[in-house]
Amino acid sequence: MAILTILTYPDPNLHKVAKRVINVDEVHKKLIKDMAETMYGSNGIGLAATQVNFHERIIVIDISDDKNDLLTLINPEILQKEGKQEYEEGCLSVPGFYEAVERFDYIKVQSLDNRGKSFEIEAHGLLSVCIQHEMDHLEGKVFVEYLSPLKQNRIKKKLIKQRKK
Ligand code: QAP
Ligand code: CO
Repeated sequence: MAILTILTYPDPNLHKVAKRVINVDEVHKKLIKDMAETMYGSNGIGLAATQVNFHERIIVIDISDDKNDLLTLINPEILQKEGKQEYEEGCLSVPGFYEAVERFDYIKVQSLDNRGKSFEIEAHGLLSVCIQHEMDHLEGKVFVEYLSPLKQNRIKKKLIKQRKK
């Protein structure tokens, strides 16, 4: 297993649109293991392949307290969505910044699992927010893009300044 490098906003690679996985092969299985290790190693609850500069539609999530309930989503699609909720979001690609974002409360998602088998999952609350946040990454979207241009610029400048240190 290996810890992968996580891209930091405003890296242009974070804006690439990920391609669908055609066939879940050994390369994807290794990537999923490395993504999980990378997420756990940096105390994250979700990580999209885009964030490790791999542009295929793969997400790992674990919102459990014991960090022993890994959810892998490949080619996820939202089938149903209802209601609204606001949640204070963070992102491993935007370290140190947390801001409220409005999302759907309930979603029903169709996806492939880490073996390429199709399944459906329903989510509310944090899990729902996390899936929507990670699916945005696959579309090249980072949560700060929901904020005002002023806030986006402040975050951008601070992160660029931090990186130079
Ligand atoms: C997305 O984010 C998410 O700034 C996953 O210093 C976040 O795992 C969905 C993290 C909140 C729903 C709610 C962020 C770790 C982790 C940081 C993460 C940091 C260390 C963020
Ligand atoms: Co993120």
